Amino acid sequence: MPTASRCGWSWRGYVSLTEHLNDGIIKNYDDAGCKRATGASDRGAAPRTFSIAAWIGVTLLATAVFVLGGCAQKGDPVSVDDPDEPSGYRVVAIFGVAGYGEGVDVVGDMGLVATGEVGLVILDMSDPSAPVYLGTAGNDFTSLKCAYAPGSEMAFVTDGPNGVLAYDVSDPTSPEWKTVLQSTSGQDVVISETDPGHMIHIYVADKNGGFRIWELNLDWGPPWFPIEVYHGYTTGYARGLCLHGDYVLVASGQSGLTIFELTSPGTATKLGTFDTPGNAQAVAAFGDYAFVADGLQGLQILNISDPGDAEIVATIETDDYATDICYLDGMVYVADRYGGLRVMNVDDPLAPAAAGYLETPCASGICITDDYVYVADRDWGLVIAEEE
Ligand SMILES: [Ca+2]
Repeated sequence: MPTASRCGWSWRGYVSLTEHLNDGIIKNYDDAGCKRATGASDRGAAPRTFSIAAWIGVTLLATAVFVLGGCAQKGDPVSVDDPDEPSGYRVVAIFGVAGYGEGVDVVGDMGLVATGEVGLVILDMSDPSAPVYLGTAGNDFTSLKCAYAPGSEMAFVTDGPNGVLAYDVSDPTSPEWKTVLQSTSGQDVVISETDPGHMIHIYVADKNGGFRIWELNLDWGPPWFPIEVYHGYTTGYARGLCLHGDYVLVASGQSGLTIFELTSPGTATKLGTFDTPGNAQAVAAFGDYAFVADGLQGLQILNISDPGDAEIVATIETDDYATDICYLDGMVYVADRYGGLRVMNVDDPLAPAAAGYLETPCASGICITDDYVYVADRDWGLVIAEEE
């Protein structure tokens, strides 16, 4: 079962890990009130040593995001909804993380949160109302998205210019670095356990590096040597991706949706690129339809029944900037930055309808399970919510 998670960029002061351990769950309440987390200025410095490269990366990141207008400029939830209308979703728990909540993946009891400059935080999610901190897997640059491979007990996390880092998390309290999939700028990662415990294929959205597939044979190591088996460029920045049957859909920034066909394990052919009005950040799919988180242009729904000739069939606005997306059972769940969580009913993909929301300060990544919605929020960390 492929897993995926998606997120974006940010810059903010660090939370000390000690504070995090002592005060990991900063809120745990039953209503959907939007109490703010402790302000960044109240937080101490992270007690870990950063490489010079990491500091250069952080400085560049801070500069870039302040220029572009990141969450540091503005933190209060945006709402254009009628306050008398119930949002339909309520917070079950919030887990504050060191760094920023950028991306999330939850599979069974395993919870992974990509936290920007601090790396990958590992949580025990066996009780979603009370997540338990297990460990942190460090990085050098910026972790935006993450994915768990349950059959191999491996975690993968993007790390900017490093590409994608691979950790053995069979002991989640002590994640063990195994290898790195070197690429240009790891943005999103999706895993396919071709033979769990033995062979994993890793699909990477690599910004200006396009779309890449790696093959990791766990029987060949240690040391492991991941092999890049496919590399296809996209016109725009590859920001997010999803596997959909024999196809890989890549959200390609300003150029829209790029569709690749998997011709055999690890090999692909580019079928075409189909522009969307906005800046495609992430994509999910079901049946004949692709659901694109299209930045300021909200949710774009494309008919991909002819994947060589996809076309937009419906659009629905979001409050802010659609940056990550998941599909489950006729609903799509969008991380909408200042717009928080936005839920749309897409049972009829030609007539999508708003179906609920939850205000969070800066929703960046999203993951859905049967019972809970997990939102990686740059301000709050990990938000666990459920339908009311
Ligand atoms: Ca576009």
